[in-house]
Amino acid sequence: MSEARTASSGQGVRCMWMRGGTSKGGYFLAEDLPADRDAFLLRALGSPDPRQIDGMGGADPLTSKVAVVRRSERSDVDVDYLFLQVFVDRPIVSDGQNCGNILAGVGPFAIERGLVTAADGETTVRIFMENTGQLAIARVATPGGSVSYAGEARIDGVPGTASAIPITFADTAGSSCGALLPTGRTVDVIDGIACTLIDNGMPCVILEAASVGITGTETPEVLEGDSSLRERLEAIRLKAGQMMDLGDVSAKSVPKMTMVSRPRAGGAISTRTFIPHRCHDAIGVLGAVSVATACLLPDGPARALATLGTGDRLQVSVEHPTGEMTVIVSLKDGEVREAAVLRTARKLFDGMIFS
Ligand code: NQM
Repeated sequence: MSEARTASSGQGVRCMWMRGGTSKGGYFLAEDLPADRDAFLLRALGSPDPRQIDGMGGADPLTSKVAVVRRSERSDVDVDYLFLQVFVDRPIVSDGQNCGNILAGVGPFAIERGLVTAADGETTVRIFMENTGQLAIARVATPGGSVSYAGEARIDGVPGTASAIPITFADTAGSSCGALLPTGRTVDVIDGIACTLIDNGMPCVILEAASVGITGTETPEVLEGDSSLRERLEAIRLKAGQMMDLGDVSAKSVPKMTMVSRPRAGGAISTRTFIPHRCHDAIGVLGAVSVATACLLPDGPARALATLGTGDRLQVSVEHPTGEMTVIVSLKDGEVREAAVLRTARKLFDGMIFS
């Protein structure tokens, strides 16, 4: 702790900057962070400031993220991962949501920092997600016993290719709300709009795009520029937050607001998601798991618009503004038991960060 305190006051704090999926942020060992963690992170990222000019943040919620990783003391778990969202233009550091994109960098980071011993070939990293108390299992390419970031896997929203990091989630239902359907219903009507309030790893409000006057094909910029849409969505979100047992969500980044429409590119469903005040260029990982799960409910706006295959192992392609994310869902007795996604990550920088 004393070393960390000194570091905070001038010598720097050890940190790795990584792209995880379609997000980017700082990865820290818990023991390296100073006691005044949140104040330090706000300074390090440059918040609050819409441009984050005095810090490492990229002026976007997707690039203003932090992973705190420690060796786990839990049985059958390698590392514990706490996700922190550093708000861009407000002085808030929140552990109120998880992040499946930043999660993609946790396995490589844990290996690089020596928390997990790499096998020759592939290394499985079992990650306890502290925000929601659930487990993710990531497979990292480790030829010759060290992490390989280069590879042939392509994910939409990221240029080029990289090494594949398949991630599996089990039992994510009710991660933050206590139940998959916190109101006990598949459909609730809020401000006259039919919504599915669902949490399969990420609390989401799912509504038909047409019900709020959009087609669902608009760009994120167009949607963000529509102030009456934003106000309408926020009014619904504040009510949904209470109904989802999340309390007052005015200063929280959940629930997310996903507007669904018919698929246009051969997928299962098309989406536009506010996270919750900026419109995502793609969709979050656990957000996509929750949307895919909503497509499989007996009814609701997602189910009504989705094109689905059959069987107990379904590939649900969730279309978004920059492509699609495939969620592989394993069903048991009609319910989602396990979900898997493919992500990639890249080490960008390893060094000391100053605040
Ligand atoms: O839903 C953005 C992201 C995310 C979260 C957000 C995420 C997830 O794209 O698991 O990955 O919804 O805030 O990184």
